Amino acid sequence: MRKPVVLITGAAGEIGHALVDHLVADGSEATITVDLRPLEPDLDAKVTRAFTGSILDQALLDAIQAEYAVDRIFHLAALLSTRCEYTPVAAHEVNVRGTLNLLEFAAGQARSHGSTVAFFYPSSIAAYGIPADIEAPDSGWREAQHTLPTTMYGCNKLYCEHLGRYYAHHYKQLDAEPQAGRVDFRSLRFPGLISAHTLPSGGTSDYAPEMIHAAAQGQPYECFVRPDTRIPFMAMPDAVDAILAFCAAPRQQLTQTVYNLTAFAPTADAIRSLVLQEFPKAQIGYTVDDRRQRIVDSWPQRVDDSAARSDWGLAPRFDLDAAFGEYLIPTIAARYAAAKP
Ligand code: AKB
Repeated sequence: MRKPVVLITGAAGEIGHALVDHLVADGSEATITVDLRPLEPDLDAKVTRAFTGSILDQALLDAIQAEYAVDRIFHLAALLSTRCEYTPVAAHEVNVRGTLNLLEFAAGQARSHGSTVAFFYPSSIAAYGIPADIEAPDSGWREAQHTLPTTMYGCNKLYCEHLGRYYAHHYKQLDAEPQAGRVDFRSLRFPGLISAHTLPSGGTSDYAPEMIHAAAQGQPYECFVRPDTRIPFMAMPDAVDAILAFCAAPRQQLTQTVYNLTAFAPTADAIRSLVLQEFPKAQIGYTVDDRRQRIVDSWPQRVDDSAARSDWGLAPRFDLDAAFGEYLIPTIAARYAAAKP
């Protein structure tokens, strides 16, 4: 009899690190993970099994398929936007073929244990491609507007939103016994995420967390976007709470498959000012990277997350000031103080 479990890919990453903590604390279901990197020892000790390997390794996925009955998948493994521009084919392999592998895995699990497999997929504001000459409405862009991404990462994310919709509603629709309805695919378009515990790698929204972590360590930092650059952000605890609330919502409550979410949308200079309030000696300058600036400029300054708020009760705890005052600064300062010899 195969063991019922939750599968998290990319568990050693930014979102994964925070999500695993919640899921294992909940304890309601055994958790297995897949990541190219080993989990940190404290997380490794909490999960049922941590597989170190690639979502492109079909033999690994087959072995997991044979041993476990997976009824929930959080597919977080991905290469982020800046890194994808340097290796677009590798980005497609990991971000698209990897996601297709996991969707096939989910469909196979649903067939074998005869019940629905819940599949969470983190999309991104990178799925947008906002023309340079238009202003966002005060309420922000809706999910269906300006989805013309200008990065490989954004193309990957947008296509996988559609791939998930296909697996959920149209998979093998010409079969004698159609498979539709067996994969409950749900996706959130995350803004820039800021964690107190992990640093992102390879993202273009990374200037915010990089600035904070550098100041907390007394290191100088050169922000690679202009001071007036504005995109939506969210504190990592709110991102994890949103994933869990969204995935727990009854299907009939949802009017969409993909939802925007946001918590605050400060300029880079507003973030710098908050960091300097907490770390007055911080040395934070600007060395704009025009290429990365072009990426961020194609992303929305604001998104409309009213559908998430009305359909499944999105309610971030942290606005900008609370994110800094109640979460980021105290947690990061404690983290680096503890690390000092
Ligand atoms: C990135 O910067 O690539 C990600 C994102 C906004 O999806 N953090």
